[in-house]
Amino acid sequence: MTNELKGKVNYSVNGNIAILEVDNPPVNPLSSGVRAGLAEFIEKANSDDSIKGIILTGAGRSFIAGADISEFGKSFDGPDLNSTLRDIEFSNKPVIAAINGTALGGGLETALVCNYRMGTNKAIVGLPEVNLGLLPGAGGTQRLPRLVGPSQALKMMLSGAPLSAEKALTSGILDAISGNSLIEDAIEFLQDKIELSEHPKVRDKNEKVLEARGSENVLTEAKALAAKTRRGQFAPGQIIACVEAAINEDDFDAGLKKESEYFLECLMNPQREAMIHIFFGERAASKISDIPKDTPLMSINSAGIVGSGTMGGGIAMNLANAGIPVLVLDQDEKNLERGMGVIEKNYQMMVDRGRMSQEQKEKVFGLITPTLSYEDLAKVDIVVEAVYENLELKQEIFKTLDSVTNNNTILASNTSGLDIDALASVTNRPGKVVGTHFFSPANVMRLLEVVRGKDSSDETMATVMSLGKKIGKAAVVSLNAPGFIGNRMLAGYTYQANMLLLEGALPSQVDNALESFGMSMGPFRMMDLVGLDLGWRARKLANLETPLVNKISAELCERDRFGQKNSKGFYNYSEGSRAPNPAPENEEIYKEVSEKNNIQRREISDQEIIDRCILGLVNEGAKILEEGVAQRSGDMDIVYINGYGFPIWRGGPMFYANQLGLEEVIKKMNVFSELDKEFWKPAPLLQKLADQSATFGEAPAVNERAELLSFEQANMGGV
Ligand code: 3H9
Repeated sequence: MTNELKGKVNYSVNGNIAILEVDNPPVNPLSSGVRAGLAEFIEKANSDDSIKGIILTGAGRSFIAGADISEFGKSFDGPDLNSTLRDIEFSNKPVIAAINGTALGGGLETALVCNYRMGTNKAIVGLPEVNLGLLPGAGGTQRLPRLVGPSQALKMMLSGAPLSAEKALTSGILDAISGNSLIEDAIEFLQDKIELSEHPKVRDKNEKVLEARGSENVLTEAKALAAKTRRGQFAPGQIIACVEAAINEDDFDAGLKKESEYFLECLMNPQREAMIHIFFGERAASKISDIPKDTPLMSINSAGIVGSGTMGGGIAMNLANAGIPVLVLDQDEKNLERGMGVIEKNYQMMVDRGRMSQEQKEKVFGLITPTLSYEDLAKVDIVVEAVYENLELKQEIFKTLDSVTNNNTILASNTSGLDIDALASVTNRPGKVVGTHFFSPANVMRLLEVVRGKDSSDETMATVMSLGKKIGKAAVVSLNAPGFIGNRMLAGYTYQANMLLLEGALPSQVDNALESFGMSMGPFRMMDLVGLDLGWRARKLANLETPLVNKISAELCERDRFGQKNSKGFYNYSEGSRAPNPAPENEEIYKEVSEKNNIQRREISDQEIIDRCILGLVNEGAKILEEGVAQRSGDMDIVYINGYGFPIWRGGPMFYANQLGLEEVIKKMNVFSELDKEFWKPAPLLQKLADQSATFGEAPAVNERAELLSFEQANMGGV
């Protein structure tokens, strides 16, 4: 093997058993050196007469995390995966996969070419390729249906969700779970089988696929599932086509051939590149460029939440789900009781939907303890304050928390836009103060903006980022600046949506155009959901004039149309339903307001809607990047995909702009600047990168903190 190959396989012998251990830290992907090592050592074990059986296992915490994702779209060294797996499948000695941890994607596919599979109780198996815009291309679409049946296999491949060892055993993926030492148990297992004249191969198990032949049910159900959960994505249809081949092809290798063809189509599809950008982008976002990797982390073994409303409850669930005991504090007993009731109801819903057992529910719910007293928070490692957005109130709470908790306790505020430094300033521990902007519902949405105040210490930041990962969030760092990352970008997007409405588009046209682009919810449906009256009331209270952009929503409010909360806004809603129905009565209002403001309404194309709204995001994103509010452009993609319903298969707004070409972005903006010079002035960074035919990924790093807009100066626009 040459040195350039990545990863290796260790070979050892225990009696008459050869042990092949994949060694490619940290998670053992099937990189070039691993494939080469597997091919070499399978051959070695097969040609050694003293060897009677082979164990395949992984070093460290992973079995094999799949193909090496960084190789996709590039030329690669070493043997290809399918030929390596063929060597294993046709080994003349029995092979057992001893699954010591995660066996994902190509990792599970490797296990499926072995004759037997044994896992520890920590083993996790799954085929998550769909999350990368791919399909299991190393036989998974043909072998998994043969083991677990096409229906379950499709569910696994379309969701990408892994199974625990226990579930893998009951569904037939594992033959056994090891009670103590995996390798010893695997040896014992193999010794029992050595004398058999033949060893099972998954490719020969046709019963389950034949059962499904002739009925369309399984495929129809899968198509419905894909349409519901993976709108706009290319890979799911390809996965279903592969399983169709598994069901209908008499020859296993013909099915494999189809799988390879469909895999290649996924590989060449731009969605694959976008989704892999997100995979690596999420991991990059978890790192803070100017904080050393080895910064010591505080252990977070207990937490407190102040506020038992929707946000507080959701955050408490996140922490408890990760095994962290949480105290939920509210000063109002009734609120607290109601909040705990909502948490329990949410968990019960998960039990009812089969996402959690009753026993698991009792365990996690048991980790959440209500309290009325601040004194109870004295010893927790972190407190997340989650009361409503009012700076004075939050400052009062921070003062109290500062006095009752250990000096070491991290004090976090769940805020969508308040000044973290203003909160830190009322405490004696500004280094321990940080913003944690969760998105609603916090127990569901993956995004977490971690807001870095001017004094937030390295230790605090690193600890909160690591906690974010532990509770399953996509955590992104934002400097403490108005709107942080997400809401600041959103302001440009909703601004354009509102202007399009004034210029002649209807809410349904704008929403439909953006939803067909892939956004999970159009801006007017979103504004109806949030409530049109928030900005309107705030302006009234402060005696402020309504800016042009908000004139239509203000007029709707004047006519008592506040959105979903009173069943009428941009759309009409029937009692108890969130489904938007057209509101033709509004059309006169739109015309009147446009006319009153001397705006000539005109036909607007769907393409213009998409370009103006999405490029509105991109230009603001470029400013955010230039100011250093976001560390890298990929972070903004992570924010938009996980918090704002941007389609993952487009890779986020900044990646989308890169794909479009920044010169093209500027060209489009120049056309729009005839409508609004100020808004469409390209951010200097965008202009500079476009001039160099570069991408946002090539933007120079911001080494110094920029002079940021103050919270007082900011006008975030919005509804
Ligand atoms: C596939 O298998 C296709 C085949 O069907 C067909 C082929 C023909 N490759 O996530 P972490 C890196 S597609 C390369 O922070 P964790 C990751 O970037 C693959 N690198 O750890 C990170 O690097 P860095 C299907 C990989 O403990 C480091 O490892 N498989 C790969 O939180 C640690 O990762 C998947 O989709 C990889 N496959 O979670 C599984 N995996 O430190 C993808 C990870 O420089 N992997 N890295 O930032 C995962 O889901 C998680 O990594 C795992 C561990 C659950 C395994």
